[in-house]
Amino acid sequence: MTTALTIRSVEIRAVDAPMDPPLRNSLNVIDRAPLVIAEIQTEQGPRGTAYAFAYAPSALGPLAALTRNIGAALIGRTVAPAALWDELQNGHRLLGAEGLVEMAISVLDMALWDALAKAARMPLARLLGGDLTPIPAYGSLRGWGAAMVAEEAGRYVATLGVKAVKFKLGAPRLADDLATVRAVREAVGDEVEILVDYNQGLDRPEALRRGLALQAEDVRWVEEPLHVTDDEGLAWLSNQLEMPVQGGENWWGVAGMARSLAARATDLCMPDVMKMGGVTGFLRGMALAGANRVPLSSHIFIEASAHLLSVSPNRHYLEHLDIAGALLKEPLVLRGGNAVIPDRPGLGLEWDENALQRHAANA
Ligand code: SMN
Ligand code: MG
Repeated sequence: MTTALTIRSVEIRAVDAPMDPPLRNSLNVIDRAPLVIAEIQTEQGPRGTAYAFAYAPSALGPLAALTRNIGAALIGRTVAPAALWDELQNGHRLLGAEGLVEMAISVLDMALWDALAKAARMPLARLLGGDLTPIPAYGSLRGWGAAMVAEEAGRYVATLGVKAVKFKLGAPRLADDLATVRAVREAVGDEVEILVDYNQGLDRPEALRRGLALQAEDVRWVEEPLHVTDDEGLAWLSNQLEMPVQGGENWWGVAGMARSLAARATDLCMPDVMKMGGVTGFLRGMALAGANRVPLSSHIFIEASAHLLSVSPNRHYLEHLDIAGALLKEPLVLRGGNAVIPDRPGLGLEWDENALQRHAANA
């Protein structure tokens, strides 16, 4: 088929489902999953869809409105996501293509790629030149504290076969963080990798103190120990520790990622497809990670990330944390600890209309 696709309509819906179970970390509890869903109908038939995670219910309305307004400007245009991406990024240069703007561009970009892959009747991974080899995943736990996290870790390994688990740390006392790590080790045995996440909760001296203690427990990465903007501190910390420093979920766009990599702020990276600028932005970031030889994992958005990691030159792990699964007819499946890329056209997202209606939000 040589015909280009033309955008007929862009529909934006908002849903506010419970986050079940809630996600806890050192700073807050996320108990809602406010999502913006974009649906792009083409004149030729294929219909692309994707979702963004607004994080806070207070941001759901503004993100939906922004996505709707940016999307309206695409009507009548050709589905050419990389070309439209440059145009949208440049078009928001003065406002700043970060925050809600980048999130809106990302969800539209993902829906455009979905439409393109559907028109080609291929899973996105295949359209990008990859295959459907399952992607190694780690279980990203939701709980907090030794007892809860150890139970969840044991269950994840037993039911989904993951070879690594990640959980949140940042108790007031280091001893409690160590107790959590030891309880998880007890629950999962010696063969499963342990990864930990501070969600930017430490200062430099405390990050070094905890980092040294954690590496003695064979923790395989420490994620976001310091504030995301403290590239200098992160580079210093990574020099002090043998244990790799992980980060990237809060980088805004390819430029944000490029700055942190240039500062050597991280040993491993895990950009977020919604904060990077969708499929187009993530692909560009992936090339940066490859050239810098920084192993690349993903952050949430398991469906799009599985396709993208299939073409990463230095893929590490897919983070398995399923946020939209309860709204999908066929949530992404893990088999033997690997994410199965669905052999369906596009991203493979099919919304469960009943679930969407049940959780519809007025936005
Ligand atoms: C995280 C951040 C935001 C939403 C979900 C999870 C966390 C992670 O930092 O690494 O998964
Ligand atoms: Mg994290």
